[in-house]
Amino acid sequence: MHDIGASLSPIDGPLPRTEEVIAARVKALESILIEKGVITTDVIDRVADLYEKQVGPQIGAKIVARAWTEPDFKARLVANATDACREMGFGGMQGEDMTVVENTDEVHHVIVCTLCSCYPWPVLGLPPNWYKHPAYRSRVVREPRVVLREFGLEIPLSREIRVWDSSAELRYWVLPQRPEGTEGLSADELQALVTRDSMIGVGVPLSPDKATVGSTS
Ligand SMILES: [Co+2]
Repeated sequence: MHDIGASLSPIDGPLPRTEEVIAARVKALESILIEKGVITTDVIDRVADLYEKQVGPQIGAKIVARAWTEPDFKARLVANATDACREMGFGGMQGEDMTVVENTDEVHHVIVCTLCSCYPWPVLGLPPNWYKHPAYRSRVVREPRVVLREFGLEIPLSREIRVWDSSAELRYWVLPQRPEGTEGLSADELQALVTRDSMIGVGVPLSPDKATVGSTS
């Protein structure tokens, strides 16, 4: 009799896997691909560099800060996020079709992918682990107010919460509200207030007194 469990290596532990286990698997896979000549270390280094330094929530933050300071740009962003981002030179894989939903005093938006982990990579980078977790994916739809509270975000009962289900065809992200007391700030200073979580809808931007310049997540 073939026992599936016995054929699994010790690193195939129960879910959720620890970061050490995941890192070990990635390293093993990387070695095999290099050994077989499928990829080179150079390619891996370039991809890692791309997602660590060039693609990340700082891109989305830059776009949000521009939308806060340029009403015409904001209108274009909300009308067609893919085109507005391309205008700034941002787009590509996992961001071919993006829609930006704008938070207001009346409605708070939050994004999810109920099926897997669809996410707008070119503007937000790679999704956080919790975004891929089944608990977030199911609960944020059923009880968004409770889930947001667990993230430390209390949405007034008077404000509607809308949950947007991203897919491979269409990826949503959030244009958060510009914080109070930021009238005098430049776009660069505003960018530092925009967190990744605020563009997912599970957080809000930093307030100017709490921000450290250069921090975007
Ligand atoms: Co998905």
